[in-house]
Amino acid sequence: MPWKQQITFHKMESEFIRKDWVKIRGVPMICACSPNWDRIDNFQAREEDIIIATYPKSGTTWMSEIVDVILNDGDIEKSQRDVIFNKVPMLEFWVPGAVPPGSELLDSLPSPRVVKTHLPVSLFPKSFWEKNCKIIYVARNPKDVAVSFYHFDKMNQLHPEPGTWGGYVDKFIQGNMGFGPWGAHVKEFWARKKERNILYMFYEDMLEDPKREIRKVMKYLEKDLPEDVLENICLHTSFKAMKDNPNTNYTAISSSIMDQSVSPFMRKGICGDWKNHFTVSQNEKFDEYYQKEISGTNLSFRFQV
Ligand code: PPS
Repeated sequence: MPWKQQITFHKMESEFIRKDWVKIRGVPMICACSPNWDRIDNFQAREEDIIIATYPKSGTTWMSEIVDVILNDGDIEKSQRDVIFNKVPMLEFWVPGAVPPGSELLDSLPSPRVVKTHLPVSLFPKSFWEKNCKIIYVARNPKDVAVSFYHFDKMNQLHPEPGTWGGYVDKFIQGNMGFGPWGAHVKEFWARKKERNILYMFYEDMLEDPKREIRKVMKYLEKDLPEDVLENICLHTSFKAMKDNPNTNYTAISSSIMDQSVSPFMRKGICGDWKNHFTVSQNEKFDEYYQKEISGTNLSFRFQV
């Protein structure tokens, strides 16, 4: 691995701290990740690549660990070879001067590579489609996404300050969020599913019955692992296990980037925490927004499991 050590943040990178999103073709992007976008547009996918695409805070890390263990035939020891962000690099991530571009890290990995991305369809590198890569999309109900993103924005120094919760709900509804509006993201991949072999998963289904959902992922990856191995994968990727695992809980990232004393990366891992955040009027406004977003599609989300 080209870099495995604690990622530390030096003075020279402080120019990226708490900077506003920078628009890439209209999509708000993390400022540090925004330079030299050619590296994304020209990214060379390989046929064996497996893409984990999500709107932020929808279960990406969970799915990444599941896929990695499945590819290693359920061998937990092998899955402990490195931290999640090295095993499944985030394509668009980059902190110039501190963290090498995800695209570069991916170039150095052997196939089959597993690629994490939050990019919406409009910014997806075209080689993902050309090479017909396997794509696993994970979607989560937008109320819990908003709550999780809010706490993440508070602890992640590379994101702008989220401000008050009330203002944040408005920003979410307006689509003024990192990686763009939630609605367009989930709908565009849902629409692509008609013509592409995308595995479209829901965070709430994974919570409800992890074994059933991991089986779906295994099938998609053409892996047939025995029942006891599947059970082991469920245990290894449970919220508690991933929260306690230094390879998955992001404690390898310096607190000068992710301040887990503000909010842990593995925060609650439940469905319905939105009930502890939304006021009645925020909830009414949000329900109206949600209905508008999903109308005309056969997509639907569960707000409690
Ligand atoms: S990121 O930063 O966008 O890649 O975040 P992402 O991994 O997509 O989402 C983080 C949320 O997923 C929860 N999580 C889990 N929930 C259940 N089980 C497992 N194993 C698990 N792993 C991560 C994590 O706690 C974040 O949700 P919240 O609601 O903030 O707890």
